[in-house]
Parts: sequence; structure tokens; C-alpha cells
Amino acid sequence: MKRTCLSILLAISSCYPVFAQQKRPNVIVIYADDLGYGDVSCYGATKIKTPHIDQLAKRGLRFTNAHATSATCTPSRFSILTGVYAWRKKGTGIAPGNAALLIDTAQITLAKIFKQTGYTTAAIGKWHLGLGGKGGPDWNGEIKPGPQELGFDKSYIIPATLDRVPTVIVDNHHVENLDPNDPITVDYHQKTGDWPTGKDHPELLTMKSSNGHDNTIINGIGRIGYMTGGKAAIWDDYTLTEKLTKQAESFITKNKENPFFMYFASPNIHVPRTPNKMFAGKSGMGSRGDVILEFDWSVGQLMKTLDSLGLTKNTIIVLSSDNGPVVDDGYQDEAEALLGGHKPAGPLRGGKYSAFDGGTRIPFIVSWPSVVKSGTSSVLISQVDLVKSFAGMLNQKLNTDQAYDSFDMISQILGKSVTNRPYLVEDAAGLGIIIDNWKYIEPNNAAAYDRTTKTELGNNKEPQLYNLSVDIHENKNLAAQYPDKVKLLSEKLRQVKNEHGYHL
Ligand code: NG6
Ligand code: CA
Repeated sequence: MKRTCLSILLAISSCYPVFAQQKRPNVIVIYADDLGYGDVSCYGATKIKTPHIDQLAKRGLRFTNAHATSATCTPSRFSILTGVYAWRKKGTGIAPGNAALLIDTAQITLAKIFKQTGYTTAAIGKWHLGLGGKGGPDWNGEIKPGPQELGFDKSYIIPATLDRVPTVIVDNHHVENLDPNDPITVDYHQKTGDWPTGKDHPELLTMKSSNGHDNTIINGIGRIGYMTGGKAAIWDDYTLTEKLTKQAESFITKNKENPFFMYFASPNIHVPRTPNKMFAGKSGMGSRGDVILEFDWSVGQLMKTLDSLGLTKNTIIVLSSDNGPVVDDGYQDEAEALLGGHKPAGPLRGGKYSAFDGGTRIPFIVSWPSVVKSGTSSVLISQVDLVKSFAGMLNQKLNTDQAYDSFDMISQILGKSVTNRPYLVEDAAGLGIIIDNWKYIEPNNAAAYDRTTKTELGNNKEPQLYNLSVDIHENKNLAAQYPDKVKLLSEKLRQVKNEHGYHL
């Protein structure tokens, strides 16, 4: 055992000489929910200020061409944690709150990469990758397998989304604060128990739905899915971010002496948007703006904690988002009326759910003060690359059947190289591929526009080709003009799909 550790350390030192003088860096991935490319001031937002994120960007490296793998949550999270594109595996679309665990426990994960080299690991915040075996989770018993079976020593999570039941926190293998005399029942097909629903009792709602969200009412908010029981375990929407942030702070503090990896997946800025009273009304942009401030605050809290423990210099922070922005995602929260000229996707077209870059190009900031020089990078990179990149940094060799969609981009992440990823796949209703600023979107029959979220979805029965270097907004379809480019990109996409299979 000792010899293995020593050989790993020696290997690491030879790879990154910086390890020879200092301890291995802590790594924190801060993963926002639905935060758009244009939602933070260091990416050009002028109507809202995100001072903590800006500070992180100022001292670190800000990426302008980084992508989530998908335009929705579950598949992006699947990919960032496994190094495999979710579109290869059926059932990895937006998961219901009672889905079974979607990641095979035998699979390599980002957490395992760190755990195997002696890091202490934690997942805190939004999970949305299913829990439990085939039949789904047993909310009243041991909830397993889950993050802990995937390499996280500690997990403190909300099972799915803020708008999906059960609205409880799962602390390691159990629902926190569950009273055994008040068991939880969850159903996604039919009503369970006698708690009122938004559909039957709209008069009980404090936040009205604009689309769906009319199943069980919890804390005055209609949710997706039916639930009853577990009253003492139900979270308070307005203080949830504060609570999760405190957990993250205490994990850092507890592990200040040893290297740690924390996946901090904030539930902000997803709907329902319920800002803490510290932020309510503060953005002037309504609750969507207020929860951006709340997210920025939580980032600041983690930075402060690191500072107070003297850990800032040797901690890598990667901050990003799981998909692009959406304004009206199903609740009447005045997000649209109060936007006031703010552009959540910045210069990009589309947003969450979209095949255009607004769906997947997201903020991506890397800070490691003792190693990474401040600046910006326009390198093409995907979140799916984190697994192999950190494996590379820790000198762990992966087999060819592990994390096969991930590329080792650690040099780019640390600002030591500007070589683009050779190609990058984006996943919405259909797939798209980018090679050197040319983007191709496969023809597909899905709707071009979603009226409920007012999103340009980027679907088209015809092939689409855009030159992102001069047309970042994907206005001009050049497919007819450049058939050779279409051929090159579509063939590459077909090859990538066929290499390891696909269901899309
Ligand atoms: C949609 C929900 C939306 C959000 C999304 C998942 C409705 C009408 N819309 O089905 O509110 O929950 O799923 O978002 O129910 S994600 O960021 O987790 O992918
Ligand atoms: Ca999301």
C-alpha cells in the first residue's frame, strides 16, 4: 500500500513539478444549474453584478468556448461525472425524482479518480442522476446505490431538481430528518396520499405555474410528481442554498489538512426561484436575478472559507453550469417581464433545450492561484474532459473502455496549451458537432421553437452548418454553400456515434 502511494506521488511530481514542492491541490467543481453564458458580469452581463465569480475569473482563467455536453441537466451531469456522452445510453434524459441510479457503479467517475489517489471526496447539492437499484430509491430505508457507491465519501444532496418531488435532502444513504412514523411515498404517474395538488387547488399556490408544475403542492409551490409524508424532512426553499453552502464550508474545514475533491452542485438558478431574504428584491430583475446573486454569494462563501484556512493558493476551482439559460421554465415568476434588457445567453442563440450554442456553451472558469495565470482562453473544451484531465493530472491511467469520450485537456485547463479539442459533440433534441469553429447540426424532425419557454430549439429538417468564428449567433446556415464541410463534419459525427454506440 505504502509503495503504491509513493509511486503515485513520484509519478505526479515528475508530471507536474509543482507537486514536488507542495501538497496535491484540492479540487472544487462548482456546478450551477441553468446559468447562462451571459448571466455573469465577467461574461459581459451589465444589468447584474456577480462580484465573487468575477473575482474568481480575474485571478484565474476564463474560457469562452467551453461546453456542457447537453442542453439539459441529467445528461450533462452524467457526462461530467463519467467521461461518457449520455446520448449513448438510453434513459439519461431529464430524470424523474424517483429514477433509479443512472450510472453503473462499475463505471469510472470523477470522484473515483480522486478517491483512488487518496483524496477525500464529497457531492453536495443537486444530484438528478437517479438513486437506488432497479426499482428506484427506498425513501424510508437505505437509499443505495447513489453517490457513495460512485466514489463520493460523503454526499448531501437533493435527489433531482427543486421542482421535482421528493423535496427532501438525502444525507449519505438516508433522508435527513425523516420521522419513521411519517413515511414518504412518491409517485410520478398518479396521485399518492391526500396532499393537495396545484391542479385541484390553485388557490393554495404562492407561486403559480405557467406550464406544468401542477402536481403536489409543497411550501405553496406546485411540483412535478406526487408526494405525501416526510413532513419533518421537507426542505425550506428559501434557505436551501444557505444550508447546502454551509455543508460545503464544513466539508472544506474538516478536510483542510488533506487533499479533497468536492462536487458542489448548486440548485441555483433553476426554477422555482426562491431567493433567500438576503437577496430578495436586490437584483432589480426579479427572482431570476436574485438567485443569480444568491449563487454568486455561495461562490463567495466557499472562496472566503478557503481564504480563512489558507487553502486558496493550492485549491483548483472549476466553475461552470450544466446547460444554458431559460427565462420562463414553468412558473409565473416575472422573470421575463423584469429582464430589462439582460441577455441570459449573451451573444449566443437559443438557450436551455436548444441545439444552438446557447444550449451548451456556458461559463467555465478555472482558478488555481499558485499555478494558473490569469487570462482568458478561447480553446474548445467540453465538461466531459474533466475525468481524463484530472486523471492525467494525477497520473492515473484509464483503460480504453473507461471515460472514452473524455480527452486529457489538463494543459489547456491550466492555461499551458491552446490546442482545441479535435471535435466536440453537443446534444439537445438531436446532435451537433463542432470542429475548429465550424458547427454542424444533424437534421431532425423536432420542433424548431418551443412556445412555452420561448426558446429557439435549433432543430431543422435540413442539415445546418455555421461558421462560429464570424457568426457566433448561428444566423446564417451555410450548409448549401459548403457541402464538403457538411460531409466532413457529418462523417466525423457518424464515426463518433458508431465508435461506442448511441440511442439518439
Ligand atoms: C422540464 C420542466 C422544467 C425543468 C426541466 C428540467 C415543465 C413544464 N418543465 O420538464 O421546469 O424542470 O424539465 O430542467 O415541467 S433540468 O435543468 O433539470 O434539465
Ligand atoms: Ca439544468
